[in-house]
Amino acid sequence: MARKKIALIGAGQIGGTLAHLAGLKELGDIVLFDIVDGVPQGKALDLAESSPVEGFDAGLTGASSYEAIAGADVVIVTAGVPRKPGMSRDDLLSINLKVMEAVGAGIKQYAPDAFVICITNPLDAMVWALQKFSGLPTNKVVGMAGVLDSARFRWFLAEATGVSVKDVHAMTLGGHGDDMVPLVRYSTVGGVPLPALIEMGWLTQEKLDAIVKRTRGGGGEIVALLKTGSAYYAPATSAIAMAESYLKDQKRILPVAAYLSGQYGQNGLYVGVPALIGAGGVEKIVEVKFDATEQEMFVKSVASVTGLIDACKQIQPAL
Ligand code: TXD
Repeated sequence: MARKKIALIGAGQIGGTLAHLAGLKELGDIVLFDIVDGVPQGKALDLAESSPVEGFDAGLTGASSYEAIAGADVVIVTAGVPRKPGMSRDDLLSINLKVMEAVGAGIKQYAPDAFVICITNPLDAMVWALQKFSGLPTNKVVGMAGVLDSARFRWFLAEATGVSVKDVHAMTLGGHGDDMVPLVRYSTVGGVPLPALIEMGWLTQEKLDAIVKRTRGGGGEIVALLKTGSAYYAPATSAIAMAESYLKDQKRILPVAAYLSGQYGQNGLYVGVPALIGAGGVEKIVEVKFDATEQEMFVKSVASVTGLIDACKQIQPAL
């Protein structure tokens, strides 16, 4: 069987980590693409030189031309600029929207059959725009945020309870912003839902509230520590889990930004929901039942995403 091909658009912090993980896991041959000449080539060569020591077989190349992504099975997009001091959310939106336009055209021309995972912020709007610009089917274009937000939630819970991360599961839905929706009732430690865990005295309500708050601010916490950039190890690992589920038809149910066409009462937008990822891309969207509070949080989060999409449409009326 020929090796799969994984194209990484953006060879920055997350792009480089994605390449490293994809190599270590032997997911396929890897192409790193970036507009900054030399960086994708340099990172690809550096990683290739690590392969004899680690003992993984994967082609690693760097490129500054879209031809190099031809026939990719998976494309992961991190291209864009981060928010800098003095830059408004709309400034960032308009710059990264232009980046999505270029990336979407490249994917449309060279990798129309790929499963595309967008990571660029503001995530829920950028994945929506990327799907439009690329013209790929909506079930083949997804955004990564929920796996990361849930992983943060899981880690904080594991740390608080002293239980292995393997036995802690959590679900964080909605948009990738401060009003994301960590679902306490659907999150478990050793299979026990969090409200029952409080009754058992393993966790206090105060501690859980603090963990939910910390999860919501998880991205900002890392930015404040790093000062010069945002998180990249956990974001890259999260996107690789999504890519692996597609490439190996694992049919994992993961919280991803997926296109909604009626599910959760929403139409024509991308937002974080549990989705089954297999060889067909997003094969199913799981519609969990919300209680009144969860519904309210979800609707608020969707409103933020709609606001971002409206801003995109104002910048680019063709969308
Ligand atoms: O949960 C999530 N979705 C996220 C999102 C979690 C963490 C970070 N998140 C966002 O991912 C972050 O706000 C950024 O928008 C992306 C990528 O983060 P990263 O830390 O990798 O950013 P870098 O290091 O700045 O890398 C971006 C690269 C850089 O090398 C640029 O030269 C390149 O993108 N770039 C481009 N590549 C190709 N084509 C175009 N047009 C382009 N413009 C910039």
